[in-house]
Amino acid sequence: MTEWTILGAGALGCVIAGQLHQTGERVGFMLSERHRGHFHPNLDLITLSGRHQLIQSQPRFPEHARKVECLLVFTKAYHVLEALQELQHLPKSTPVILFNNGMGLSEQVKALLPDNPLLVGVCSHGAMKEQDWLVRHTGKGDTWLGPLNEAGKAWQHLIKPLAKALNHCEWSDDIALHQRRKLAVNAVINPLTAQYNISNGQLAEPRFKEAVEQLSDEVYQVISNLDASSAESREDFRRRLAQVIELTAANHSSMQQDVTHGRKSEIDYITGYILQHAEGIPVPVNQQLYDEIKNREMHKTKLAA
Ligand code: KPL
Repeated sequence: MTEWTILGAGALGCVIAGQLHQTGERVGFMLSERHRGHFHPNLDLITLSGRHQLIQSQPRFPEHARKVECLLVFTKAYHVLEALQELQHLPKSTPVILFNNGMGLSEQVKALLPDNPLLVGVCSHGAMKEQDWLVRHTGKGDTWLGPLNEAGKAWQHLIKPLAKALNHCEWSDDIALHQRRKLAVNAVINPLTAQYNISNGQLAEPRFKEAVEQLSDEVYQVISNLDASSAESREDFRRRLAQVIELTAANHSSMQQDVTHGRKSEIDYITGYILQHAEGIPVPVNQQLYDEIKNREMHKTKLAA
């Protein structure tokens, strides 16, 4: 049985670790240098039914990378490259699955790990970090897995244990399509909830109707322009967006959590990606939200310095 090593003990990484553990899979956490010397309690996962599930796992550090059998990367998008660079002893045969939010890292990861089987995971489970090592599973979702390079194509069998643990996991040869669809939802929910400091569900209130509509129209146009042949209709996108807002109504988006806690956000990989790929499509609402959130990040960094 493959051992799954989770890189990035954030909310979603911990929830997936807990779900895998629950179905008898072996799971470990790879910690980065900045966690060395800290105390590591067991992971306490609050399941959907409100039960506490304790997960014991020996923390691993970069020098243990040569033993990693399958690496699941849940690190924040802006830490992915740095965290992978630390794993110099990672065997070239180890599959690496990128689950990070946003887009724009694929080419750099391919250049960094040219021999490893590379895959992308797109997962819509809801997760919330209550404190370090205490994480709540807030909603069931879907998971898609697909190859990022030729070697990744041989790892389709990983969907079986993932489907058992996560309720759903399917293979897609066009995983970029699923990435784009998730990015489109994140590009509406995340910056708006961060800017107005609200839960996902509050976006359904009439006072945010106009902002949601304007932003989703801009995002829809940019995303469908990236690959017109696989684009969903505007109505389907709106329906899907409304469904995610409803299903994650009690959640605070990852960007809202990052911004309110004064952490760096993934705005560059979400809204930044939309701005970079606008190709002449007017995106004033995206630009405004991008500028405001970057401004707040810079201000926080200055205060912390
Ligand atoms: O993926 C998410 C995030 O917070 O990053 C959503 C789907 C918006 C759920 O909160």
